[in-house]
Amino acid sequence: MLKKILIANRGEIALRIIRTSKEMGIKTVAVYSTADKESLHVRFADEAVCIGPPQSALSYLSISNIMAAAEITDADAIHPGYGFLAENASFAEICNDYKIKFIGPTAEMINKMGDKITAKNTMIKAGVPVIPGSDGLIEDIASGKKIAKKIGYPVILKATAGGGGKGMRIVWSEDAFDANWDSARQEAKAAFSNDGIYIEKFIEEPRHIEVQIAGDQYGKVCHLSERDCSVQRRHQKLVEEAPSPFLDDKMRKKIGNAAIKAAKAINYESVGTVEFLVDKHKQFYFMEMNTRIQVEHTVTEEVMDFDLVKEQIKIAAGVPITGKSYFPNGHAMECRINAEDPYNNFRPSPGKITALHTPKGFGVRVDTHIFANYTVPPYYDSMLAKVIVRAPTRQETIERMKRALDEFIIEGIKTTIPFHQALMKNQQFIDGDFNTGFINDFEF
Ligand code: MV4
Repeated sequence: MLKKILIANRGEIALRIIRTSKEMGIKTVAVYSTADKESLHVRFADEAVCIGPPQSALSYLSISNIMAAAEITDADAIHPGYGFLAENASFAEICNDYKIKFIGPTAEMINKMGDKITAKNTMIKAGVPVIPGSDGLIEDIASGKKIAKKIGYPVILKATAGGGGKGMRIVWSEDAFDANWDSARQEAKAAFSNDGIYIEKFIEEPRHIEVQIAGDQYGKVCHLSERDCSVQRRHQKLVEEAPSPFLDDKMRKKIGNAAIKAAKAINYESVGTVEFLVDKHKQFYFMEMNTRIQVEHTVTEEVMDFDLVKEQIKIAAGVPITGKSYFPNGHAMECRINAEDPYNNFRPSPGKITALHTPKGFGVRVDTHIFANYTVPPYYDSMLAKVIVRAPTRQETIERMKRALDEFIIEGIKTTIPFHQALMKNQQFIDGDFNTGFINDFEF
C-alpha cells in the first residue's frame, strides 16, 4: 500500500482525500499557497509545504513547486483532486518520471480523452454510440458547410481541445455558419492554442447523465451507476443526483455497459466518469470522459455506500477490483453552495464568514472546508460547501434537502443557498422534468 500521499489541491477535496488517507493509515502532505496558510487542509494533514503566492499559476498549478514539495517530504504518491492539475497529462508523466505514483490514469489515457476527436473515434471503434457529425477535423468553411447541410441544421461546432463549453457554437442555419465558424476558431485558439473544430448534430434540450466507473491495473472495469447533472448554469453544475429520475433499470444497465465499453477501450485505470447526452427519446450518446475524481462523486458514494477515494487509492496501489457492477440504493442529491450572489448574476462574493452553522441530522452530509471567521479568498473556485442528502425516495430527498438548506447559516458573504431553496420548490424540478436548458428559463 502507499505510505505517504501529497495532495496537490486545496479546499473541500483536499480534506476529503486527507480523511480517507487517515482511515487507510496513509500519511498525508498538504501543499498550500500563502492565501491558504490558515486552511483546514494545512491543519489536518501530517505535514504541509508552502508552494507559492496566491495566484494558482504560481502555486497549485506550479508543477516544479509541487514536485519539489513531494521530494523534500518523500511522498510516494500525489493525489491531484479535481481542477488544477487533475487532467494535466504532462504532470502525470512527470510524476511517473520521478517514480511518484500519480493517483489517476496514465498520461496516455488522459491524452486519449483530452482530445475530443480522438476520444470520439475511439468510441466509434469500440461500438459506443456517438452524436452524428463530421468524420474528424473540418478542413475549411466550404467543407464544414457541406457537412452541416448533410447532417441537417441545427449543428454545433466544437473545439477538439475543448470541453466544458469553450469554443462551442450552435449554428441554426447556413447563413449563420461563417460568423460562428470564425468565432469558434478564435475562441478555441485563444483558450487551447488549438483551433481544430469538428461538427455534430445539435441535440436540443438534452439531459446530462454521467456514469461513474472504476478500472484497475489488470483490465477489469465496473460501473457504479449514474448521476444526473442536467441542472447547470453556464456549464457550471449546480445540483447533481443519483439515480437519474429519467432512467429505468433497463436503460441504467444499457448506459452502464456503454460506459464500461468506453473505459475498456482505453484500458482505463482509476476512477472516472463517462458523460452522455440523452435526448428526449432516451437515446444516449457519448459526450466526453472525465479522467479524475469529480466534485459530485459524493452522491454516488451515498447511494452505493462506497468510498470512491479509497477505491481510487487502492487501484493506484495495484489492488485489483472485483469487476462487478452495482446499482443504487435509495436516492441522493447534492447542492453546490458557492460564494456567489444569486440575485446579482451569480457574481463572486469572497470575504469573511462572520457566522456559520452547517446542517446536520439523519441523511445529511456536508463536505466543506469553511469555518466561522474563515475568509474566502478571491483567487480560487467559489465553491464553499456541498450539501449532500440521502433518503429512500427522490421526493423524501428533496424534502430533506429543503430542511438541510433551511438549517444552513452563512453570514458575512452572499451564497447560492437562496437559489437552491427556490429550486427545491419548483414544480418542474420536483417532477424531474428538466434538461440542460432548464436553468436559463428558471425564474429566480
Ligand atoms: C452538445 C449539446 C447538444 N448537442 N452537443 C456542453 C459542454 C460540452 N461538454 C458539450 N456540451 C453540449 N454538447 C451536441 N451535439 C449540448 C451541450 C450543452 C450541455 C451539455 C451538458 C450539460 C449542459 C449543457 C449546456 C449547454 C449545452
